Amino acid sequence: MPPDDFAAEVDRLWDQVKPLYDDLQCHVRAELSDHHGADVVDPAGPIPAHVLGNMWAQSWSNIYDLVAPPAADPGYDLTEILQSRGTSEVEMVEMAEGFFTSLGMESLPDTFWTRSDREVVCHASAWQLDLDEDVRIKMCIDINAEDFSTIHHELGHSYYQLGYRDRAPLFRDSANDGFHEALGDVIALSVTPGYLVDIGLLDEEPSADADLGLLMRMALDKVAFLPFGLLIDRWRWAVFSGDVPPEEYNAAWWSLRDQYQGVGAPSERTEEHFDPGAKYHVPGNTPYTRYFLAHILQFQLHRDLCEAIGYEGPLNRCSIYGNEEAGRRLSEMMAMGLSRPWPDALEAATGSREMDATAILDYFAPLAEWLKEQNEGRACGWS
Ligand code: X8Z
Ligand code: ZN
Repeated sequence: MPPDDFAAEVDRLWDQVKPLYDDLQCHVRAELSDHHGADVVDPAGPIPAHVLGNMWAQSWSNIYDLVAPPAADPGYDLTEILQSRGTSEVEMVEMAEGFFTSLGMESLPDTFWTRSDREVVCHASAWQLDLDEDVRIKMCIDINAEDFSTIHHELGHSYYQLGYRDRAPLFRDSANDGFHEALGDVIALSVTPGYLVDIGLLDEEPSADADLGLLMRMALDKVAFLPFGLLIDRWRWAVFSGDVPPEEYNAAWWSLRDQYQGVGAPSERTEEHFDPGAKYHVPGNTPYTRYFLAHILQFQLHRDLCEAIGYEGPLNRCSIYGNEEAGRRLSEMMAMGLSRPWPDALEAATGSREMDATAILDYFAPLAEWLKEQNEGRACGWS
């Protein structure tokens, strides 16, 4: 795809989800302004980055308690469950492996377990050391729900690598890099209360009343991430093209943060500072639009796989756990590697040849309605 078409495709997807993001930003800002005071969080401006519960303000699930819908408590906290059971790091990875094998995929090779254990740079990543079955993950695991999800993300990379290992070397990669980032997240979307009951981590499923809470928790992670996932490369492309000269690097960064996220700097920033450098992928030179695409693709894969296996309830309660038809579709997509144009891979799994952000809107529809009600009378947007 020519670069300009690629940028336009990303914009098209962003336009589909921006109204939902704007409603979430508006609600979160209002609640944070009530909590911290209007002198800290201006109810008409961008949200200062330091009150969103994450170093980069890229995912906001840590402030769930401050913005949660009342009377929609999911009734369980996966972090508490894992910690109170004394679950170990290795057990968390074994549980995640169990999800993949339930789909008919192979067990991880012995070398995965014996060679993954050493002190490393903590930003999580997954590696295929020999372009064959020596796959390993590099991660410093904390016993909490966020890392449980990241483990599934990383194993998604490992299973993709195993899936295409018989292809010619040039084709041993995902259909496009969004697919590599999406695969494990598709599995993590199936870590539903019902699944937690199935594997014995939860005694019973919360009632349907809990759905708004579950959706909010997920939206604070996935919907909040979207503009962040988009803006990193907007900044990088402008730097590489020379449109943004070095003396404007930091100002351009905060201008994009404002424009896309409605997030602002907590204190005055100047060109003495280099805030983009605090994001691993910038000095690490890892392309970032892949994560934006992955956030779109994972909901599309989730929705379409759920539909393909005959599921009919709310999307946030659908789990493909133990479903070999879903596993077969994902395995077919992964086995293609990079040997076919990415629409072919998407078609193998979903039946569709286009990326489509309406799956996010479908997934979050009940929350979107609730946000609209909350925001009535509030002036949304920021200046
Ligand atoms: O870097 C990652 C993965 C490794 S590929 C842990 N992610 C992005 C980030 O942390 O900034 C996953 C979500 C976005
Ligand atoms: Zn990844």
